[in-house]
Amino acid sequence: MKAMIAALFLLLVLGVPGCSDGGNLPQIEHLIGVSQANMREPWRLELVRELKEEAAKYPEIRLVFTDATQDSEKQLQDIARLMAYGIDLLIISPSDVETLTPAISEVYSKIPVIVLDRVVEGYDYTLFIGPDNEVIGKQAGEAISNLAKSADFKILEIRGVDNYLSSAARSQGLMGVIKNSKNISSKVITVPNDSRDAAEDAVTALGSRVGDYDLIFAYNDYLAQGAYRAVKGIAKRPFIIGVDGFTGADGGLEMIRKGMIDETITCPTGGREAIRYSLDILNKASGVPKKVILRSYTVNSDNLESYERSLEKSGTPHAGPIRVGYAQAGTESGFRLANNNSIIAAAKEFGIDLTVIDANQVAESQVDAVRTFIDMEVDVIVISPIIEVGWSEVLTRAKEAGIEVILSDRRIRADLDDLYLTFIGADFIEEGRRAMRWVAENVPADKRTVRILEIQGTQEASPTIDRKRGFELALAETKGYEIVYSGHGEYTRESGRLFMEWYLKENNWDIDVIFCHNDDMALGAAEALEAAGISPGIDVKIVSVDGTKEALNALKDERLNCVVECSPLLGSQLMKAIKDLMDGKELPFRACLKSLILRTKEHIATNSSYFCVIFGLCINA
Ligand code: GYE
Repeated sequence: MKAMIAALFLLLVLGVPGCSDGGNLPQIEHLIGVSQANMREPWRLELVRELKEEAAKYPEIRLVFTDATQDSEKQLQDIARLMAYGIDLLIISPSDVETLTPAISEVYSKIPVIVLDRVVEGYDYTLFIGPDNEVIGKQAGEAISNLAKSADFKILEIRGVDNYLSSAARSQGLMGVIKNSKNISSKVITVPNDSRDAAEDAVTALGSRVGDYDLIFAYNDYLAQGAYRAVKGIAKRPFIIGVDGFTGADGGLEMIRKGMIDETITCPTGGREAIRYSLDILNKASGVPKKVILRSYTVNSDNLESYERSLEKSGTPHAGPIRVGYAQAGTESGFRLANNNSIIAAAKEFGIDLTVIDANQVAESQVDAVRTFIDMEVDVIVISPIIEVGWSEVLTRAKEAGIEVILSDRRIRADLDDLYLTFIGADFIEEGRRAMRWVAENVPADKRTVRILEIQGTQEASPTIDRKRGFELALAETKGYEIVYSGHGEYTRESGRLFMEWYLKENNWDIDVIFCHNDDMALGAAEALEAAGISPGIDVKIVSVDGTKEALNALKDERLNCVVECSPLLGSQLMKAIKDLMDGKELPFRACLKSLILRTKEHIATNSSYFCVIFGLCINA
C-alpha cells in the first residue's frame, strides 16, 4: 500500500515518466530529496527558489521537497518518507542539529547527503554548504566601527529566536570587533520566529527611547524591514544594517535602493552550489570537497550596482588553454612533497598548463614568483603562502592585472580577504584541537600536572598560528595540563632535531608530552631524544600533525603516539576549482576540513583524507 502511495506521489510530483507531448519527457536519472527546516523564513524561501532555478537547468534531475515547519520530529518523518521514495541524494537544512545528526548519519550510510546552513556534529555527510556566520558578524562589526565616530555610539541589535545558532555566531563575530571600542554600546532585543512584524512591534515599544540609538543591526533583512517601519517617521532615524542581501522586491538589495535600510551583509543560501555539487557527487566527479562555506559581502548604496552586476555576470567560458602559475612554498616536508606532486598530477589530469616556481621556503622569493606570473599574464595564480604577511602589494597588482589568485593549503592575513578569489586548505584549528583532545584522553593528569613541550612550525605561517590556537582552545577545556615551553622549527626534520637537542642541553628533562606541528619535526625530535637515551613514544608521548608514511610507520613502532591527519592531496580540488572558474561558474565559498586522529594498532586509516575546500568569491564590489 505504502509503495503505491509513494508511486502515486511520485507521479504527482514528477509527472508520468515517458508520457507527455510526444513522449519526449527526459529520462529522470536522479531523484533528489530536499528536507527543509521550514518554508516560512525569507532565507529558506530564497534557498528553495535557488534550488528550483538551478535544478531546472538539468532535466535529468527532479527535486522532492518536504517542509518540517521547524519541528525536528516532523523532519525525522520527512527524511524517512523521502528515503521511502527511493531518493538518490538528500539535501537537508536541519531544524535542530542535535536531533537530526543521528538520522543524517543513517541516511549517509546509504546515499550521499548534502547538509545546508547548519553543520551537524561529526563528519557523517558527503558535503556541507553554509555561510560563515561569525564572519558575517565580523563584517557588521567592521561596518559599525567605521560609522561609530561619536563618543557614545549606541547600537540596538534585533535577533530572531529561531536561528539561535547563527545569531550566536554572528553576535560573536560582531562582539569580536566592537568589544574593545569604548565608545560603542549595544542593547539586544530578541523577537519570536524572526518575524518582521514582531521586530516592528518591539522597536515601536521603545517609544521615544528609540531615538537614543545611532544604529540598528538586525540579524536578517526581514527584521530590518520591521525596524525600518517602526522608525521611518523619526526625523533622524538610526542607521540600519541587515543580513541576507537577497534580490527581488522584498530583498535587502531593493530595501537599500529604496533607502529603507542602509547596509546589508549578504548571506548566500548555497542553493545553486547544492545542485551543482549534487550532480558532481552523483556523477562521481573528482575534486568534490568535504565542506563549502559561503562568503558574504557588505553592500550599501555606494557599491549596490557593482554588486548586482557581479551577480548577473554570467561567466563566459574561457577559450583556449588554461595557464596557471604556482608559487610553491618549498620542499620542506613529506607533506609538501606529496602536496606539490598532487597539484602537478592534477594539472595534467585536468589538462591545465601549470608553471611551477619553488620559493624554497623563502617568503620574498615567493612574492617574486607571483610578480613573474603577473608579467607572464597567466590566467590564474596559485600560492601556498609560506607566511601570512607581506602579500598586500603584489596581490593588489595581480587584482589590477585581472588575474585571479587562489591560495592553496595556507592562508594569508584575514584583512586581505578581498585580494584572493579562493582558498583551498585545511582547518588547522581543528587539527590543533584534536591533538590536545588526544592528549587529554590518553595522558592522565590525575596525579600531577602534565607538562607539555610544543614545537611550533614556521613563525607567521597559518598552520602554525591556527594549530597553536586550536591546541590552546582544547587545553583551556581541561585541567591539569600545561605547555611549559613552546618554540619554533621550520617544518623540517632537521629543525625538529636541532630544537630538541637545544632543549635537552639547556633544560632539565621533565616533559610528559611533545606536541609537534608536523611529522617531520616530530621525527627529528625523536632522533634527538634517542641520542640522549630517552625513548620517544615511551618515556615521552609525542603527538604530531600531517600523517606522512614515515610518521605512520613511527606510529606502528610506537616512536610516535598520535598523528592528526592533514592530507596534502589538494590537487584535484584545486584544479576542479580552476576549471569551474574558467568555465564561468561562480565559485562557492568555504568549508572546514575533516582531520582524523591516526593511532597505531587501533586503526591507521588507509586513505581517509577529506578535503577542505575554502572558496572565496571576490566580487569587485
Ligand atoms: O603541516 C607541514 C608543511 O602547510 C599544512 O606545511 C601545511 C604544513 C604541513 O611543511 O608539513
